[in-house]
Amino acid sequence: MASRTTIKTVLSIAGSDPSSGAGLQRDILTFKDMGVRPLSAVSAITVQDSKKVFKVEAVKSSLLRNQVSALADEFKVDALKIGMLATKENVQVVRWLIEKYNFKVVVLDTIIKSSSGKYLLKRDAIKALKELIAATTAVTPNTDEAEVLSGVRITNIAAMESAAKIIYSLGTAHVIVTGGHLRGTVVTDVLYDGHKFTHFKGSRIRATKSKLHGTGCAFSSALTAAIATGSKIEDAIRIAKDYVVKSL
Ligand code: PXL
Repeated sequence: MASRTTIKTVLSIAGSDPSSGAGLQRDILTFKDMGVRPLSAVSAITVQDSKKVFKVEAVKSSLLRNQVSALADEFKVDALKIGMLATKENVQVVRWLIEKYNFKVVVLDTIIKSSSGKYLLKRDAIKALKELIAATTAVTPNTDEAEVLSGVRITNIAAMESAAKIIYSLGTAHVIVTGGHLRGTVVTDVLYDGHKFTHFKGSRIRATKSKLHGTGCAFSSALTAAIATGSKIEDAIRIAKDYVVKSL
C-alpha cells in the first residue's frame, strides 16, 4: 500500500555532461540530494570539461522516445524534468511522450546555449520549443532564454515581468525567469502564475565560472523534486534556491 513516505520518482530528459557540472549527471545528483528516485533519458552527448563545451551530438529522436517509453511503461513517473533537447525532432518527440504518458508535473528548463556560448538547441528548434511550453506545468528560462522566447530585451525586473507574461501566454501554468545573468548584488527570480508576480530575492554569490556552471540545471531539478514531493510552487522555488546556494 502506498504510504505518505513512498519515495517519489522523477525523470530527467537531458544532455549528458561528462563533467557532471550540468546536464543529466547534475540532475541525477540533485535528485539524490533531494531524496527522490532518479530516472534518466539522454537527449544528446556533449564533449566538455568544467569550462567549455567542445562538441554536441544529438541522440536520434526514436532512441530518445524508446528510452522514455521503457521507463514510463514500468515506473510511475511522479514528475518530469526536461533540460537540453538539442534538435527539433527531440523537442517534438518529448511533446508526444508527455501526451502519450499523461505526465502531470512537467518542468521545462528552456536550454538554448551553454554559458561558454555553444548552442545546445539548434536554431530551427525554437518554434517547436515554444510549442512544447504548452505541455508544461512550469518553465524556468534565464534572462537570455526569456529574451529569445518572448522577444523582450531584458535589462531589469520590469522587463523580466513583461517577458514572463508573454511566455505564460504560450500555455504553461508557471513561468520562473531566473535573474542570475543580470547585474547587481541582489539576484531576483520572477514567478508569474497568470494572476500575479512573485519576486524571490537572494544575494549574489561570488563563485568561479566553473562553479556557476550547471546552477540552472540544479535549480530546475531541485524545483521539480520539491514539487514532486508535495511543495507548492512558491515553496518549491525557495527550496530550490536554497539548495543551489548551498551547493556553491
Ligand atoms: O547549463 C546548461 C546545460 C545543460 N545541459 C548540458 C550542458 C549545459 C551547459 O553546458 O552541457 C548537457
